[in-house]
Amino acid sequence: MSEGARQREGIVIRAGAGHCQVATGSESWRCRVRGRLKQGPRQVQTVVVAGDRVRFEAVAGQGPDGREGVVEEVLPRRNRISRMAARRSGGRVEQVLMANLDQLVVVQSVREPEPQTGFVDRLLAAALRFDVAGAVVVNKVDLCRDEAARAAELARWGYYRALDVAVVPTSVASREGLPDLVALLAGKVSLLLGASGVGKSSLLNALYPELGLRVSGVTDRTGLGRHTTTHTELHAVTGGGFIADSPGLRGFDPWDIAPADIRAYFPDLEAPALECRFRGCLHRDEPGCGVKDAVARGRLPAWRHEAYLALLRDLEDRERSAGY
Ligand SMILES: Nc1nc2c(ncn2[C@@H]2O[C@H](COP(=O)(O)OP(=O)(O)OP(=O)(O)O)[C@@H](O)[C@H]2O)c(=O)[nH]1
Ligand SMILES: [Mg+2]
Ligand SMILES: [Zn+2]
Repeated sequence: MSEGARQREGIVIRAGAGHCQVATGSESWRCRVRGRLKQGPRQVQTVVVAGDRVRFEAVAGQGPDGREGVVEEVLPRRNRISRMAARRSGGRVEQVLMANLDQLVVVQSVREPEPQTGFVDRLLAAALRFDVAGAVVVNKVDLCRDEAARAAELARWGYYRALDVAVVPTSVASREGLPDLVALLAGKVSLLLGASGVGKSSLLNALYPELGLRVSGVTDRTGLGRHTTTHTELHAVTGGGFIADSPGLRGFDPWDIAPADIRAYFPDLEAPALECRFRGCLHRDEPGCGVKDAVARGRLPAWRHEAYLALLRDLEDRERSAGY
């Protein structure tokens, strides 16, 4: 039997248009994706994504980029993280960011860029929607102006611990928190998501200098970031598992969440909602709302309620404009 006829199995490290890089243990293969896999209802950008497990056949001989193969099958996904693709794709199109992950690690920086209100909340809601554990990394703590500012930041982000979300303050500059981040990633398949410039690639370089990932040279003061990383790519981590670096996100429009369902993805609203006068209460304008009452009494942070309302409004606007 020729080597080419044997099917192999591997994990997709990086996916591009029509091809991908597949790892099998210590080997790396550049694979084309069989044409028939790209037919049907699934959009091209979701056929094969980072984290997918695939069966492929080796192509005889060695190409210019090393071992080459053809993906014949994408194995069923355990889970995924998806958002609504950019409008130019037309209509409602799912963009899968990654498949088969253990946790979504949302990265924020305390400054440069400033945290975006509601961004972490919406990503954590999406993680719950897609059955993925959430974690928060608060990077650049060296940029806190003083001890008081630092304490305020840590208290603010520490809130998520009550929701069973790990919160890890870090600094690439002072190396603080890096061992905690190693522990968070060990043995798991994780995806780092966050705005451009928060330091996702810098954190990975600090943990694994041999990666030599490209980072933006000068701190960006516009707050918009430079979008230095252009592909989602998996890297092996010590203790087993993979960590995926990803391009900076401008926003995040979660895929496939009905507006009324987001209540289930804000678990801290659950207990106060028991006090709502109306069963279908959306915790917005309704009288006798237990959630608004909890905010008024200081039992639920106002920013959590606002993050919930902002996501609700966005999803409702989206439904209206799509006309369904
Ligand atoms: N002061 C300080 N600067 C940091 C820290 N981490 C990263 N930076 C700087 O922040 C800038 C952006 O870092 P990147 O690692 O490129 O950010 P990124 O999140 O990968 O950005 P994209 O790839 O565009 O999504 C660089 O200039 C880093 O040197 C930190 O902990 N403290
Ligand atoms: Mg980067
Ligand atoms: Zn209510």
